[in-house]
Amino acid sequence: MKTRAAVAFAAQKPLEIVEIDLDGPKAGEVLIEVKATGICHTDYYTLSGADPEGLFPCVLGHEGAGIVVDVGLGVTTLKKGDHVIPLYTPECRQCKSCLSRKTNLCTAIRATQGKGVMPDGTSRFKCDGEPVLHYMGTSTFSNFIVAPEIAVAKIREDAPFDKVCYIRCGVTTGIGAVIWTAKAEAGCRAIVFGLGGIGLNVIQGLRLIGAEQIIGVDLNPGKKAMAEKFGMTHFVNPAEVGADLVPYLVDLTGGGADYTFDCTGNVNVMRQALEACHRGWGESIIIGVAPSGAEISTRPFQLVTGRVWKGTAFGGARGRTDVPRIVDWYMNGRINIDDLITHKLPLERINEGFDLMHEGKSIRAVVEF
Ligand code: NAD
Ligand code: AHE
Ligand code: ZN
Repeated sequence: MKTRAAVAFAAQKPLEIVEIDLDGPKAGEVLIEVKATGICHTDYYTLSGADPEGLFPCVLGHEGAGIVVDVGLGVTTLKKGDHVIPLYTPECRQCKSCLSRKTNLCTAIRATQGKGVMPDGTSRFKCDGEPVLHYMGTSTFSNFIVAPEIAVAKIREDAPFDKVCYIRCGVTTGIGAVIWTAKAEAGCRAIVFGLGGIGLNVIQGLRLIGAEQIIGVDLNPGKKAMAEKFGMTHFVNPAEVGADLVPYLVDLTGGGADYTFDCTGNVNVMRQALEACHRGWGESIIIGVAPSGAEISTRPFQLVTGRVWKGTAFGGARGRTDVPRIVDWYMNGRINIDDLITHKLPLERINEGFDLMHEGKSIRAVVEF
């Protein structure tokens, strides 16, 4: 079949909207009509050429929602007409990682996913007879995609695609980092570095669990109003504080934060986030994705004196189990997604969505097919 897609033919080049070929689902796979997809900073990161797993040509996109239109042989948990969210972190419930109950990082298909192919080692997309690669196992910048059954969460049918697509990455990553990775407790003091599509959801998660103090740090003062709406209690612009940012934050939190979150992908910020933690117990959670070759550093003394460095992928959420629950939270009014979707675009204007994020003008731009 044919599908309309925004194809990344090379790094640092605008996406091109073209009709490409898509093979149907093989055994254990489903065909999905993508109805809406968000644009996450990680799509931009891979397009920039900084991602060691960034392979081209490919179809980017990992924040989609849609409907199952066909199923391959042996698929038992999904059927035509199901409303779904494709997952870049699958949940096979059988691999060592899934069975460990210690991580959400299912390893069943990670190796092929990182090479831009389906579990059988081939791509379902072609353009002019040449393979086009998948991305993160999802490629939601295509109107139709094929995905493995274990990488698809079934969701309720009354949930609007143009909102719940964002649960696939930003919403769950931010809220999950607070509740599943940090396991932050009511009354804690926290600092969130970077108030974009992820950081604002960290703030929303901190408000949910009853944090006492929620400090937001961003170079863009334009992010302050939205962050306050989501629960931020103090805003700090590092450009105004200068080199004394860490002591300033330690002072503001009365000795250091219980939890800090990096949502920038900048390794210097990651160090500041660790060092702004409280001596003896403060935990810093790395969410931001840093470019190939970047490294984090600090004095080991920071860890010897009890600070903890942790990372999180997809907020520690188990896709097939937790995504439908988070859709319920949205539908029941427990979390706010609507205000974070600042722009809606047709596929033809997807490159404008990247520009808006880059210029700091959007939180989430959502493409509707
Ligand atoms: P975004 O572009 O919407 O937001 C980034 C924010 O950081 C912006 O508001 C920007 O002004 C701010 N910022 C940049 N440099 C800063 C600095 N030095 N100090 C303070 N603030 C600064 O991006 P996003 O979609 O929110 O993604 C944030 C990061 O999280 C990216 O690195 C992305 O790749 C990563 N991410 C990780 C996961 C995961 O599972 N770990 C999931 C999604 C996104
Ligand atoms: N290929 C990248 C991986 C970047 C990365 O860490 N991705 C996160 C999700 S970001 C979503 O916006 C993730 O889930 N990581 C776990 C995994 O298995 O990739 C790189 O930098 O190498
Ligand atoms: Zn993402």
